[in-house]
Amino acid sequence: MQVLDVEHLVHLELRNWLRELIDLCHPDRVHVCDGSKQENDRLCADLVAAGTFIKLNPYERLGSYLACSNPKDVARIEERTFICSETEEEAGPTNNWRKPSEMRPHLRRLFNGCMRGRTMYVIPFSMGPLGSKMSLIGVQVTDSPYVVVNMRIMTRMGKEVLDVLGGDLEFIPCVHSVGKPLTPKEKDPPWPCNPEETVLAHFPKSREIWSYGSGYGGNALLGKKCLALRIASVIGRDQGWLAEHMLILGITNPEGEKRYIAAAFPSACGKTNLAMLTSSLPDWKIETVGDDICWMREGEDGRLWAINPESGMFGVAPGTSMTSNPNAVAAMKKNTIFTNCALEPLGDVWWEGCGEDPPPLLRDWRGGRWDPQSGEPAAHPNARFTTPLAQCPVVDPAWNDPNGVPISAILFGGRRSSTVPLVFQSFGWDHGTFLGATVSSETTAAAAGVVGKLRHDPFAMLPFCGYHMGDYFQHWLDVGGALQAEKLPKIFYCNWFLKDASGNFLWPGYGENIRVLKWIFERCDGRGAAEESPIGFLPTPEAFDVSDLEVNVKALFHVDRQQWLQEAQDLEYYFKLFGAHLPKTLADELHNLRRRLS
Ligand code: OXD
Ligand code: MN
Repeated sequence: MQVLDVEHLVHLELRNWLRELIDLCHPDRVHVCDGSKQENDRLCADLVAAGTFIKLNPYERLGSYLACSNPKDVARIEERTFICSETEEEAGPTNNWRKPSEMRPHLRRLFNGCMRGRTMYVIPFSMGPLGSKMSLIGVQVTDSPYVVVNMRIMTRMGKEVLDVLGGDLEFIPCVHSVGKPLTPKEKDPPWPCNPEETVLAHFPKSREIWSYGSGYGGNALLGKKCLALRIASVIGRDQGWLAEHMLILGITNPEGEKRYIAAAFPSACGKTNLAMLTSSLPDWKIETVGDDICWMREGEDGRLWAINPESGMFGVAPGTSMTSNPNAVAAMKKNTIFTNCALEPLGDVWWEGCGEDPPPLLRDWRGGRWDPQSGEPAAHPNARFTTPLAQCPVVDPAWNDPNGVPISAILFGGRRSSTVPLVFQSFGWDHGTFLGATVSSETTAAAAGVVGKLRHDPFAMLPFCGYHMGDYFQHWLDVGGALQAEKLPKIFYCNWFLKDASGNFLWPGYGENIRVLKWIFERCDGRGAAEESPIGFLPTPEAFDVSDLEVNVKALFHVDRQQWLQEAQDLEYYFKLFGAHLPKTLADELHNLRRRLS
């Protein structure tokens, strides 16, 4: 481990910023992270000593730990997430807004002395391959060692990033505190946090992030949702590229031809599973570039090229099993941090839907003996695993390529029990943008609040867009408009979650989703027949491979005009939200949909 000292950092602006923060937060110690294994081992040992981490059985999970959070700090908190642009209009109707002149003094009050009794960790990190033209550098200051060890998995971090930053490159300042200063005699709780005062503030103009009070996931690992989506979406708008809540996968057909697909689904709707699915069709292969975030920009050849800015997965544990995602199961065998899972007596983790019956004497995520009769889950529904992407058995050879990968197709989807067929293709980029804008989905446990309620989640970016959503729609139209039509990715919409009248899923999902990807692949190749419907191109029965599968194809591809007219009605109402910022092209697309339906 190298001892890096704030006063020896060559980047003047970074040094000054850190000095100011030290003055503000009053930490007892400051540690500039080098990202080494020794540093990580020491922090993990400290976390075990503090009771935050339980070391898991090394025969089952080498180098892995379980952390259980404060029950009031278990998910992203959207009501406490703010975009602090000068005007409310810039933040738009889908964001919470605070005036910077109100938020700044509030943050100063909160952060004043907030790190007393603690160490301030300085984490230099790169979102995207080190040194790539498409990457962005951030520096996060935090008083949570749990955050440091998670950031080491989720981002490229440490000394190498400082080397790339050099003396004058720009960095995005990210400030985080759990909001629980310690007096000298006070015992630190295993999961310090301050749920009453939690606030997550983004300043799009100065490109700053401030997060206070929560140690959980996207609230605290600031490279992820805060930088790579909210702030990056603003940078992308200004520089002509796209920062998206999308997985990226490589798909290879039996002839060995390969294409890359990016796909946006709302949180906890199966992006991780799709990104690394095990194909049920022989000789079709999927490889993973990313499972959550995708940055895309025009490459030298005029196509859209994408990188995954992250280097790890922060996946939802419940429901992850050898059936749903064998590659994630293999990836998390070692060097993994589990959060809010249940603990088996022999030191392994357990969750609902892991494919094994709960063993006796299970400890639930709250730390007590789990009572199977209680009706309460043993693992929190938003329990997570943090795992290096490189450990995924099907990680794509190009996942770390600084140039990224060329995207042939873009997929949108939501969790819809009716109306939306299994898959259909847009008529073109503008109609595809319309489809992205109209994504709606039943809510999940990834965010605090009611689960299962249908909400609009345009581009799966509802909680992640750093500016006016109507302008973001326009940005999509502009990016597409600037590329040659034949180089544009084709756009599709899919829905794995259709149910029949008795509430049973119509589609088996998981490895069978390859059949949908196969049709998409073939459409990109100019093969794969389709027929026009009022909502887009549907696969013809011959073109969609359901060999050896017993499914109700008719129900899967049924377009019910009444339901769609209702959908269009609802969209008309929804689009009003964006007022004058709604691009005319999208209003026209809605009008055209209505016309085709009637
Ligand atoms: C996530 C989310 O953690 O979308 O990826 O909530
Ligand atoms: Mn996500």
